[in-house]
Amino acid sequence: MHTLHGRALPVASGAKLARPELTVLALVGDGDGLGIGAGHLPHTIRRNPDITCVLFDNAIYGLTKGQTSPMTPQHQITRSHPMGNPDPKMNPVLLALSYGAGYVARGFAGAPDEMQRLFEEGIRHKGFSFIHIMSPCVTFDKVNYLYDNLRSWVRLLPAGYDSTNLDRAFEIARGVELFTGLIYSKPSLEQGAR
Ligand SMILES: Cc1ncc(C[n+]2csc(CCOP(=O)(O)OP(=O)(O)O)c2C)c(N)n1
Ligand SMILES: [Mg+2]
Repeated sequence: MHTLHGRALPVASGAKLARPELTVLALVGDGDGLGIGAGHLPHTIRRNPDITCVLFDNAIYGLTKGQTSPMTPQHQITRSHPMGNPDPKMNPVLLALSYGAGYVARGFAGAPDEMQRLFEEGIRHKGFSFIHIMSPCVTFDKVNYLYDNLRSWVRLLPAGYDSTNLDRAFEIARGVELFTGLIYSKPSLEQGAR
């Protein structure tokens, strides 16, 4: 279902309420989910519906031709900021963890097998799941999220990483390294709990 820009989460919540037997995913952009629709993320997380939100972050407003988004790095030159973006970017993984999401993961569009695994796990998770996908905009971003850049920036989570440890998940989310994989998953006994 294509719905209003920035309103995917309320529509997905409504779909899940009306048809609980459906598997519901909300696919959002970085401008969509973290800009115009940002207010819906914390409230959807605390209501904890059994839906999976995938945030395709290309660090730019792509469809409208290259304006600064909430994920554009500070000082980057864009069509809307020819002198450079004055504002720091957001941290979607930290945001989702802070509001209590029970499944939080990060992937990279250049690693489709890992993405598939994260989507499957997110769908299986009972309750709200949030997946941040770093995804190049090959048309309007020639400096930041290039495939080669992202490939050299991302890191797999360290061996033995315990995704049920919330404190460790916060450390990963706040660190400078761009770790991909399952960053946090609420222990199964608590799954679905608010
Ligand atoms: C209510 C509303 N406001 C503004 C727009 C114009 N608009 C369309 S796409 C977009 C930004 C898209 O950026 P993002 O969500 O990052 O998606 P991308 O195109 O980069 O994948 C905007 C502002 C719109 N379609 N509807
Ligand atoms: Mg975008």
